[in-house]
Amino acid sequence: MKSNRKDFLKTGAILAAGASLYRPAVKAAINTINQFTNDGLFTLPKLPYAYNALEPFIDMQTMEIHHSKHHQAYVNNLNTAIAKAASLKGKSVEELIATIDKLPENVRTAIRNNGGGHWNHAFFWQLLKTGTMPSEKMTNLITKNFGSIDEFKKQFEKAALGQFGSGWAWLIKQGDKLIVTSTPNQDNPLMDIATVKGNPIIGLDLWEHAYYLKYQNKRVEYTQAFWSILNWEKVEQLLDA
Ligand code: MN3
Repeated sequence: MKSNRKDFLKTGAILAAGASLYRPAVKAAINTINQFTNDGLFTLPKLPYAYNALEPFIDMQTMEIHHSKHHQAYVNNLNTAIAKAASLKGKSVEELIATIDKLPENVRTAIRNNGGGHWNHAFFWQLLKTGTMPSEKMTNLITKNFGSIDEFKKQFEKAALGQFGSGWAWLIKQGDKLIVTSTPNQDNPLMDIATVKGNPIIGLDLWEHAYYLKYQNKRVEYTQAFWSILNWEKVEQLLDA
């Protein structure tokens, strides 16, 4: 766990430099979300793999545009919003999106969309890796909650297909329970305004920009391909976080 400790120390140093000490349960496993420049601006996290690493399930061009253009735009727009509300500077994304209803009205929608967009994408990138399988512990837990891994996948795919328009499908942890849910746009289950709240341990981007070049309108095929690139090791880390 040496690298985790190093990352933790690094995060600690960043926090000591002025960011908030707020630590939601997911913090330990996803430490790329609250990285600030010296000026206190959010930064685009680097991908932990090459743009072509998820071929053939997600093509290189989609990954490159999705990360360097779409995610960058959420980060930029989030920074623009924070610049208009001095009291919010240095807060973590989790802190911002946990209190959408209390944010200054002039930046509320921008932070909901772009704070959510930044969090969701930084989370999503960490969840992707080819060639992993659920551990015995993970399999048992999913079986306990859904009956079987196949039944869980069916419910998750149903949530993904049932989300009208753009949004995300989620597996969240609510105490001891695992729940499948979905959110519109860039909302997520950490938000105070979410209908179903919890700590995400799996998330799937359902915006067409995530899959259109390769899958066009076939969200069902993209959703099924997700099982080939889901990093079960990371899911388990999130479970324990
Ligand atoms: Mn996206």
